[in-house]
Amino acid sequence: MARLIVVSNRVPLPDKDGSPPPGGMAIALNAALKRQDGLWIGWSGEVKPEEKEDEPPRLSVREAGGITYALTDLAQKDLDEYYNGFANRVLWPIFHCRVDLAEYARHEMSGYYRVNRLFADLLMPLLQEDDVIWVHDYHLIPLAEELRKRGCRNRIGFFLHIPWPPADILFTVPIYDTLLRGLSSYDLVGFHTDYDLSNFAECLRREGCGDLLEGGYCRAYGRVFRCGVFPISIDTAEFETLAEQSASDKALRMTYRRIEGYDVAIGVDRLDYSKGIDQRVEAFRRFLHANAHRVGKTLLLQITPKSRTEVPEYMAMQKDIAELTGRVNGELGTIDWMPVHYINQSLERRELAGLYRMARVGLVTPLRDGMNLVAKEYVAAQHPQDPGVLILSRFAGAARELDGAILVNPYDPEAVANAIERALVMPLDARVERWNAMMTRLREHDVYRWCDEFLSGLRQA
Ligand code: GDG
Repeated sequence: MARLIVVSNRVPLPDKDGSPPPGGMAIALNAALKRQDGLWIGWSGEVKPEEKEDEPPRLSVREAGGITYALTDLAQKDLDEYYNGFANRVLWPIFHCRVDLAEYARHEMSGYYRVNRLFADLLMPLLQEDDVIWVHDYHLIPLAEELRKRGCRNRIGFFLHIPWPPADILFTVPIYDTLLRGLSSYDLVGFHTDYDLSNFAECLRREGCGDLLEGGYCRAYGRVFRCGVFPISIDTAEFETLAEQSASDKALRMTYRRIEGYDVAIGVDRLDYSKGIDQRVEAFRRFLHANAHRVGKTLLLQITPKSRTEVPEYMAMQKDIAELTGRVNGELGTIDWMPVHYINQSLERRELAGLYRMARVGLVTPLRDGMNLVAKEYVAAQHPQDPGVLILSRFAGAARELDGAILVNPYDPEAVANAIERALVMPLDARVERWNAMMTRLREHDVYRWCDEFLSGLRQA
């Protein structure tokens, strides 16, 4: 059987005991790499010491949990330009339609291409003739083109974990055409939703360089390749079990006894402007103003681990959200009740599962999101006989699948406030019916299916 070579910016290494790190994608790809020989290559997470910056890049190969990892350190300059720079200050905001936040610098764009060339140089000598390569996410769009330039004829697939923007938004990236051309070097390009795929096709058409063909193919820049929709998911069965165990874990219950007895609305998001956290807090404030009988009885539990702390927009946001929650608590809180519990740290996965299950409302209101796995985790964690209600932004990829959610416009705080009240008064039979519809979908379409469908698409490409 052909080997599978996974390439991603960060590599989720297994724990000391060899079990895969939490996170659906890591679990699914680990499972795929165990079924079929292969390796996972990417950045080690370590910065290359200054005195070694001029040394040629090297891969350190290690085995863990039955999988081979090939990792490279990156120099601080590379990280600043490729990761913190072009990837997270140009591609991330623009692909999430935040053109106003994009900070374009030509040297960072060169850094982005330099690191992609470096990945290609490191990967080439490792490749065998029939290896299948699966590249992940916006950090590595040019990788296939770089590999092809070096003579690579292997099958190469690409999956984009974030949305693909509409044409007029993409065209604000000064080198958008090289990104489009870069994607045409793959054999399969996968997106979360049909909207992303049609935005991509529209970009090709408007640029006059390609179009979709019949049967899931695309022609661009003189090359024919496959394009498809592969909505990522979670390990549904594992998450159900985790939530069930957490609910009956006495020690865990003790840790959240202070919020038991309240009607809890939960939000779980990396600290990121795409997640609409401040709009959500504002919507919750309006909900309390509009529903005086909920004051003192309802609370918003917002769990927001820090992320990308070296990117200026993220530092500013951390301060803004802390200030906003402080203001709302000052305005509405009492000695014995605080409306917003804001936790700026990462919790353990089993804690998260237990909290999802005790929350009557899952508030997932990103301004834009490729998929949003929290929405799926919230659903999988619910008690089948007494499930909570998911309130979901129409701008999350998950909204294309989870039709049992109350769909909202996250930019409209009053609509979100009304949805919270609607969720809290929803009768049991309606909640069960909505939950069943979503669970049926999640049980059939879990992360293993996502992985299998992408890989079989790539083999057929
Ligand atoms: C990108 C795309 C797409 C969060 N806080 C804690 C914690 N988490 C876990 C959640 C969930 C994951 O992080 C977040 O996944 P999302 O999908 O919601 O969002 P991104 O990180 O932005 O992911 C997104 C995804 O890629 C996959 O393709 O869905 O659209 O933006 O699993 O549970 N986990 C733990 N503690 C926390 O405090 N343990």
